[in-house]
Amino acid sequence: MTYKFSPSLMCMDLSKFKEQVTALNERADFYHVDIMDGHFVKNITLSPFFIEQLKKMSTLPIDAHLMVEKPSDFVDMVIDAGADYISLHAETINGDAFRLINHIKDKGKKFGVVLNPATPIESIRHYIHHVDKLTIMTVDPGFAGQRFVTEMIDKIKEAKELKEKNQYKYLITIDGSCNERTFKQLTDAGAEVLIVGTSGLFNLDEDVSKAWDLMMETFEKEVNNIAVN
Ligand code: S6P
Ligand code: MG
Repeated sequence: MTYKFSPSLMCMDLSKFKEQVTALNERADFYHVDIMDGHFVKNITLSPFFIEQLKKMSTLPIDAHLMVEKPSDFVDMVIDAGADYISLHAETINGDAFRLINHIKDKGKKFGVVLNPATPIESIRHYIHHVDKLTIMTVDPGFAGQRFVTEMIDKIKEAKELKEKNQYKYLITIDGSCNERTFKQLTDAGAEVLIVGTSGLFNLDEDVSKAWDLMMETFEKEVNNIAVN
């Protein structure tokens, strides 16, 4: 099994934007861009403008994680800025889920759905077959550096079982506290894409290339039982 890594850029050092993006372009599989409106969660981080700047420097797929009360206000903005995956919170799209899915697909983009820790998979049952990327939050959304919600391991297993049983296409993606303490449990449960932020990547070293090597070293040791010298 090859796992994919998606750095969460709200955790990067913005004073080293060019240097960090150049290094990550060679290493990462996706970029994860958190966009908040200060209402759905009490924080504000990155933006469509940020995606636009990133797009100028990278060809990696960009996943826009919209933590906003009204996704329909922002979907076109992030698409026009260059996002490839549009990940919306299930808690915010009950009134217009199918309209949004059709719109995103008509624009040639991938549809992602994100579940808060307290939101069950059952809540997306009627459109789960349209989902390209299923992100399971393993912290409550809004902030970096929070404690891992261990109850989510069962939800990841459920997502994997459902995927296998029904041949769903979604990538099982994990957001929140993906790091050396959790890599093994997450991948054992069925995680396929790991969003790495402060604890998994950026806090490991000021030089993001070194941080990446350190992260991969622990990952190989924990997950694949391979010691890297
Ligand atoms: C949280 C956000 C996440 C964080 C990530 C940070 O609202 O959606 O993408 O950026 O969880 O990583 P860490 O290791 O600090 O939890
Ligand atoms: Mg996120």
